[in-house]
Amino acid sequence: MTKTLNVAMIGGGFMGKAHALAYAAMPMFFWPAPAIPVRKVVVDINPAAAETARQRFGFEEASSDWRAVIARPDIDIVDIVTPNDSHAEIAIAAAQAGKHIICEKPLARTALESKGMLDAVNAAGVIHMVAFNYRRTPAVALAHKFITEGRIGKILNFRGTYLQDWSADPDSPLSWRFNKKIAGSGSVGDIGTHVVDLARYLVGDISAVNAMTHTYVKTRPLQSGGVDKLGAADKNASGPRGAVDVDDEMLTMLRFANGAVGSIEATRNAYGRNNFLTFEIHGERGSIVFNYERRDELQVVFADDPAEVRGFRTIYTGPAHPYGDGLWPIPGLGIGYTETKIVECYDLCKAIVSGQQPSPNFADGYRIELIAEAILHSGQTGLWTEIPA
Ligand code: SOE
Repeated sequence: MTKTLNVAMIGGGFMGKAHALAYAAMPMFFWPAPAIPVRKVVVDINPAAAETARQRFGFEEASSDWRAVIARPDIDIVDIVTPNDSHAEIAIAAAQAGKHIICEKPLARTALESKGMLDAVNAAGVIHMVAFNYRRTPAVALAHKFITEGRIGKILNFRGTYLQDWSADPDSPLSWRFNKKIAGSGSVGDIGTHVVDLARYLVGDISAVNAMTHTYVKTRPLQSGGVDKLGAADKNASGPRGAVDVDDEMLTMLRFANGAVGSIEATRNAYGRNNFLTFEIHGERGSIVFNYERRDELQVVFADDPAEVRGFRTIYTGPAHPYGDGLWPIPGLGIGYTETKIVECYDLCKAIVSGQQPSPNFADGYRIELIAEAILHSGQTGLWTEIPA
């Protein structure tokens, strides 16, 4: 009999949908599954929202009391998909209750909060994961494989972007993502950290940054109904407005510990860019290019390709590539956001069953918060800022 793992999911919004889909689908893709996740309880502080999430996301029970749920002996995994301001409190309580934890990104609002979470999971000896899901795109994992096999040689340069346009309209609603008290930061924490995760995964750790940050849209219309509205839908341009106190845009240079250099740009105000999460990596023996908007594809060029055909080739990921034995049997059938979450769930369950910490875990999440803070600090001072060891 395959082991089962009971999941308590705290939060029932957009990310709750993605995680619930992954719990249901993971054993359908990866069989034999390392364990079967059971959608046991979904929690929302609003009881009606919790009940809606239960019905919609296929959980057995609904609750509005996360503390009571975390204390239950039948819960194995606590899944935190709430806004950033509650990650630390819930994760620390879950660790103290001996639960394995997956927490949405960024790990917390600040490095200090993240350190408290890391200390708690270390003290409890539980498995922990932070949900930077994009490294679970097969094409990204393939890039990692090529790099670790030395196929493009020593890495010289990493250029990453994360460009979206859901907040480009200055009258789009004031999501919690524009509120420092809840989010911690803006483009840096919300999307820049995804690229920082990829840069660390693919190239290595970052030792210093020199950044610019900017807030273009200083106020936005208040949103109604407590729902996290991303974008211009339901906008209420003539209604009352609230202040944006986080960065809209970041641009940073990077120095990697291994001597490589790089850059990251992130904004949610780039009309025409939807989920333009890209990287271009140059090594001494080749280059690799990825664009999440074409996420089935990886472009590569190798220095030892014959000169007359040397140029970027496009690899469509499929069964021959990372996670290919579990996903779809033919390249080009399509990898999506859900698949990245299914793979994430698979790696989490494998980690719990094997007792080996997955990556990225809370140690990575803390390190990424230190880098995010250095970007924000450099954005204010204009100075190169070292990341504390
Ligand atoms: C909004 O920018 C957002 O939902 C991010 O918060 C997610 O991390 C990203 O995956 C998609 O865009």
